[in-house]
Amino acid sequence: MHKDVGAILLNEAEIKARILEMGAEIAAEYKDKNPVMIAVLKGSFIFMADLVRAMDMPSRIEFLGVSSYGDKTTTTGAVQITRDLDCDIEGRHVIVVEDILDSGLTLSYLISYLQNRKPASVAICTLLDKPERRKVEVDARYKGFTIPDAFVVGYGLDFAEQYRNLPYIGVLKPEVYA
Ligand code: PRP
Ligand code: 7HP
Repeated sequence: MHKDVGAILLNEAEIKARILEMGAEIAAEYKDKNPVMIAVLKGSFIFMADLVRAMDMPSRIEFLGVSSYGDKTTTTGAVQITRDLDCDIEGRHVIVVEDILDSGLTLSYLISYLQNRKPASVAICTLLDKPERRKVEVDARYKGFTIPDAFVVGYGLDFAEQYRNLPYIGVLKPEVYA
């Protein structure tokens, strides 16, 4: 285990098993819809790669760059788009793929941003949900795990751009960011 991680919350096998279930569930509901899968960068890059390989169906892969945490463990509240989509989503079924739903500010901003482009539907798929931190209501259609109010890293999630490469999800020791 990395020296800055206090405890492993979800190990590789648990993450893998849950993503296989989520991929099968999405494939059952979207198999004839050729959805646009939009990964919200950077945090969701690893989840997206595993999720789409667990979905035995056609889809288009897109990336949206968004940032609001900077080098902090709480949101700045200001959501910035750092990279836009490469395609028109008008009339398309869209699935937004996130690593974590925390305050909800990022996803609530993104949903209005995407709705303005008139997609046929928009659903949220998040690997982690931290409901105790919610500031705005957001409805995620697919959720991997509900987690307690702790700052977690690994499997794409960072603190100050570090730890994204850890293969598990662990709780960052508070002394690292205090
Ligand atoms: C993280 C995460 C989500 C968002 C969730 O992104 O990837 O997009 O925060 O938090 P919220 O529900 O409180 O808005 P971050 O801004 O850290 O950028 P990153 O994905 O590049 O790490
Ligand atoms: C964003 C974020 N990034 C990493 N770890 C967490 O626990 C987080 N919550 N919101």
